[in-house]
Amino acid sequence: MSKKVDYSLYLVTCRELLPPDKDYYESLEESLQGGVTIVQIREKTAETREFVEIAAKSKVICDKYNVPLIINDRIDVALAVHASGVHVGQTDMPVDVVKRLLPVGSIVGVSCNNLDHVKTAIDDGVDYIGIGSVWATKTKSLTSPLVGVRGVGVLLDALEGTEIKAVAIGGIKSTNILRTLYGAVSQSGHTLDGVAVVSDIVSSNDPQNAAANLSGIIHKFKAQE
Ligand code: TZP
Ligand code: MG
Repeated sequence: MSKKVDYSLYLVTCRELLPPDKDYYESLEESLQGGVTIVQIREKTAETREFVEIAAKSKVICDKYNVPLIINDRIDVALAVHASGVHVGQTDMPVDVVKRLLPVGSIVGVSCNNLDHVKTAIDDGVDYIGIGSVWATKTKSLTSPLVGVRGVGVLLDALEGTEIKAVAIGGIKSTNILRTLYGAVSQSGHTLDGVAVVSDIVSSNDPQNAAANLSGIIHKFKAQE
């Protein structure tokens, strides 16, 4: 059964990208006020204790906005803070193990950049896939070629007939989000459920405005579909 989750504007955090003097939680809350619909805590440099603290505080803020909180990689941290789910990469804990460990009804997402990844994700019964990197990005050092918008469309084809949702990630900004949404279409016309964004929101001094700008574009796109 698919869970009712709004993937349209998926914020992925990265504290290193915050502007100088911008508070982590203030930035998160402003992003939520701007229309972020789901949040993933992805803090690669945080030690476990710090990660738990960040996740717990972020959970309180997300709850205020009724927005699901997803934890990157760390099932233990997700359990510790009663997060809504976990996002794993291709070399992280396998999805069947993740599903066994998390409470029933948790959201499980996996990163995919090729058809084999998508086929496995379907077999594993994930809730959503993150497809990327679509565009060039400085936020993550990439180990695979860029997927590109047409590539996203090909992976969306593979999801036809499933209930699995899809978001695109990587280099998505207000300047290319429309190209991303219009370009990433399956042969039968299915489009992305949302876009995941790090730097365009996190590195802004006004994350509320950055998120609202992206959210406005996404909603206009969805309204004309
Ligand atoms: N996975 C693929 S690209 C990426 C992740 C986590 C980083 C995307 O960051 P940005 O700043 O939105 O390009
Ligand atoms: Mg990972």
